[in-house]
Amino acid sequence: MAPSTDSRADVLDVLRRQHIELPSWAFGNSGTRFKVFAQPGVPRDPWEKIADSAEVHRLTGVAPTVALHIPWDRVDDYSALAAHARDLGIGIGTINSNVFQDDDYKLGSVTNPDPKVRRKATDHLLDCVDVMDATGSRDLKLWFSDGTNYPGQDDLRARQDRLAEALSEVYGRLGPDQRILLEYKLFEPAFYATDVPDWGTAFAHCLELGEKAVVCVDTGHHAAHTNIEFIVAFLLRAGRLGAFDFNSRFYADDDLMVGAADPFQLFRIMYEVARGGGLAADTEVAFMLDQCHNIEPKIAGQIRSVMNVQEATAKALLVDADALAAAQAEGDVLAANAVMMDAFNTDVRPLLAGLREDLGLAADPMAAHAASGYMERVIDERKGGTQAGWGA
Ligand code: LRH
Ligand code: MN
Ligand code: MN
Repeated sequence: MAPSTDSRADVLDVLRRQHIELPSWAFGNSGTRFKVFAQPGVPRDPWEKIADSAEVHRLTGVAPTVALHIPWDRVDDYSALAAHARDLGIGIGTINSNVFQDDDYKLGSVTNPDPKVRRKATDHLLDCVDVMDATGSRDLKLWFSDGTNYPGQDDLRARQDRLAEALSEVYGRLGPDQRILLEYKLFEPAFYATDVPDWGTAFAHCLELGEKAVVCVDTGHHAAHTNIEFIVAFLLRAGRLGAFDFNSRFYADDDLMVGAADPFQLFRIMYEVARGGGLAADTEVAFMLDQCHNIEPKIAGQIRSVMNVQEATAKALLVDADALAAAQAEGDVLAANAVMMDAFNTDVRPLLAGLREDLGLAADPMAAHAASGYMERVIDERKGGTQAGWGA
């Protein structure tokens, strides 16, 4: 399909200002509970993770921030870390809290039956807001591994009360421009009942908290065949879609590269984002990757992921809105579906290559990365890189 000159300019405008946030943990060694395969040249500390993130931005032009995970990315001086990021041409984005890797959290963090453990967990979340103040971050991402493994293990309803209490304390600590992103996940590590298992639970808690609490949709956190684009449409309509954690799944929370398993699903999601105003210049939706690169090279894996999001976005923007609306109004099911498929089947790679050249970037960031010598340099400089955090 060929968009008109005007709409092509609009599409390019949106793509030019696209902002995809990278996760610091994507650059560290990672693996499964079976094995972590170490790679040469991986960062030894948060400073080097930021350097790798800046390299992805230098090559793609659309990844200007990196998310931190605390305490995986603990440093003494977060203002200095933010200055380091700025020096490299990027910024620090979302602060991710971690209340899942301490023995105390065996029975939960903020929903733990023991008030002392709940206090410890909530204090960590409050500390994360201090970090945000130092880095200038807007968003605090909360994901709780809390839940139970056996019927009767704990009172499901009391756990919701405890969750609401902790959330409300953290909400009260937010600055005027700061937000809570509440992330849900169907299961794992809890196998019987998770305390924030789905978007409905997250949405209900956000409504209770107030406008600065919004939902984070991690694309890997649903049951198979869940219609994620419906969730996106619903939350955007309600003004509560705060962010994405993008990744791909075949089975569970696989954390594979976004757009690798099912590019059509990513297109459908990005179409609903565009349809709901989530790509407008003043959008408040944050687009983040939440991935690990267990067997592929990490910087290249991030570049590929950013490109996958760009391609899905470009295709979503190419959907002919007028033709779609006309077909829908006429009840012409096949014509409406054809409009979607025409856009999905468009090869947008030349469009994106041209956009990069307009921005003074290499048309092919993967090739530019391979030719840059960056990996050779860091492999030489960095000995004994650390794990991303998982299984550390
Ligand atoms: C949990 C999760 C959450 C964590 C991240 C490392 O599965 O998606 O966002 O912070 O992985
Ligand atoms: Mn996530
Ligand atoms: Mn996950």
